Amino acid sequence: MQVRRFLLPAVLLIAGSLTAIAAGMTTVTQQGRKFSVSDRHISRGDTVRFKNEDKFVHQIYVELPGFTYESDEQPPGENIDVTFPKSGLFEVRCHIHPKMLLRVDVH
Ligand SMILES: [Cu+2]
Repeated sequence: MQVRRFLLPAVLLIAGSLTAIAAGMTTVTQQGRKFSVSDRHISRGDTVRFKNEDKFVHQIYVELPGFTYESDEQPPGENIDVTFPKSGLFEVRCHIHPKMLLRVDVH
């Protein structure tokens, strides 16, 4: 009896962690006015974490029919998490540095 009472929360905790793993997280850094990669393949529902490793501000936006995203300014050292809820090819850009481009292929 005593054991069962402690077991249930533990099982729920593990189930919660598995759900978090199922929806993946991948990290892309912004450094030298560039994204660390030019392409990234992810699954629908995954999140890309953008890590600003520059000493100046960046920003993140996606502008496509069906999915748009617009972040606030992203100070040095800060992360922005963007979840991609739909399949497709998405171009991620930065308003401050128009040459920055990351293609995210969501399948
Ligand atoms: Cu930028």
